[in-house]
Amino acid sequence: NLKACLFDLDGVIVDTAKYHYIAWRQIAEELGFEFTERHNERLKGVSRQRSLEILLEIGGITLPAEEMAKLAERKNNLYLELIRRMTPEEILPGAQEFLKACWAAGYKTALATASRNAALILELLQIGSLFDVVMDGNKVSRTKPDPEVFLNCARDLRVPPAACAVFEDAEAGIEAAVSANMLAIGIGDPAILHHADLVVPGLASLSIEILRQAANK
Ligand code: B16
Ligand code: MG
Repeated sequence: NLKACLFDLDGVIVDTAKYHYIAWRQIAEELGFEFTERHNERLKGVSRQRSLEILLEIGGITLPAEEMAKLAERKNNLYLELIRRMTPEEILPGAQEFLKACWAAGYKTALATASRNAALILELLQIGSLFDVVMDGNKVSRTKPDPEVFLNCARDLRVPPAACAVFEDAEAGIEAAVSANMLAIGIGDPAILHHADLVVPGLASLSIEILRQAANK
């Protein structure tokens, strides 16, 4: 019996991946190597620190911890500069409508993201009031595929994990939802998200009716 819907941010509610990509590409360029869109796929859903580790691995570079901390901060400043101008028009198709449908159906809602910039993004998109709980990278110690972020949402919403549905675009996020014993709805490519209970191209293709059917299977 479904009681709550937990939403990933980047790739589900908004495409911030393109801004992360521009910022990381700039860092790579300054370090003297090329960082492609294909490489960027590996950073989706992964924390900032882990993203930097992967980036340096791609460039074949090792750096002391303090240099890495400086680079992570510099990347974030570049990223913040890029997202500053974001508007509600950048909300992905169907996302706002589906969130409102969840409220109308009596489901609780949560944002479950690795991003430490989630509060700012919600403010820019003007959708903060559509979430009962915001669980972001500042409140979670283990990143996806660890289920911590989703289990924390269930705890704060006071619902059992088995009564939660998760909406995720990243493979690691689907793995996390499955290990949290939640219904896993993949947003994107079924070939990548093959552990999901259902995969749709975007929230615009979903309705409460389809969600209920998936939950009752
Ligand atoms: P920040 P999600 C993730 O968001 C992004 O997909 C990932 O690319 C990024 O590194 C991570 O947030 C951390 O973001 O640097 O803003 O803390 O998909 O978990 O909503
Ligand atoms: Mg994501």
